Amino acid sequence: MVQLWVSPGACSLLPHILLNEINADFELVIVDIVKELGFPEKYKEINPKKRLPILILDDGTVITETVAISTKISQMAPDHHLLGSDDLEIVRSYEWFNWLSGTFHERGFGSFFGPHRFADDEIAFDPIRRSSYAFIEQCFSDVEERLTGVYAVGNAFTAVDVFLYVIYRWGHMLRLDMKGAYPKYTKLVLEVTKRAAVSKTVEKEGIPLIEDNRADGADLQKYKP
Ligand SMILES: N[C@@H](CCC(=O)N[C@@H](CS)C(=O)NCC(=O)O)C(=O)O
Repeated sequence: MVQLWVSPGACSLLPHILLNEINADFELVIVDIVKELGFPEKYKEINPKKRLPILILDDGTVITETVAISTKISQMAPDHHLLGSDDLEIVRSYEWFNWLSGTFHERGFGSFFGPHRFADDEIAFDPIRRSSYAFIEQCFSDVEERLTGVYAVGNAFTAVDVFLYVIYRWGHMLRLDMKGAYPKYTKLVLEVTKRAAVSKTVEKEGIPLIEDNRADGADLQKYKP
């Protein structure tokens, strides 16, 4: 049985939903990085990069990185076509994945919530957060502009839609007007949240389906440019 390590509502929500989507038999390990104030040192041997998610296969093989883990889960159930149905769709999925993971997540939310990774001097933290806030809003607009159909890739549901859903939830943490500002994106998210695997997963993680207001959004608004 595979084992998935997650933190509620984090990017690990993507592989967690995908495992439920393919009805996999898996063991869930929850490490709350908010309560733990980051990735606990004691698990550093499992992932020296000190990040979640982590997937451990039944032979002990450790896989890190959301996109690599999602690829593995897709390979576990090829009939679900989680990365698309033909070669070009698979390429499009990775085109989205790279941008969502490396740019939107890491450069946007990663620097907003972890400015200490980008500067040693605390004096730089607020300016980094302000620039990240603007960058995040720009990325949400870019998603809105790029969406042409109900789903992000081709005409059917893929793992990219789930990644987009995970990041859409984070928009609520910044108290952005997600519904009003991004109608096409909202339509996609409403489609994703109809899926049984999604409601089952958020219930297990103990988080709201869409409007995640757990972070102190009122406070975070001060970084709005
Ligand atoms: N590139 C990594 C990034 C993973 C990542 O940043 N995970 C966050 C949660 S969304 C984390 O584990 N943070 C722990 C920490 O900041 O200490 C991936 O895509 O898996």
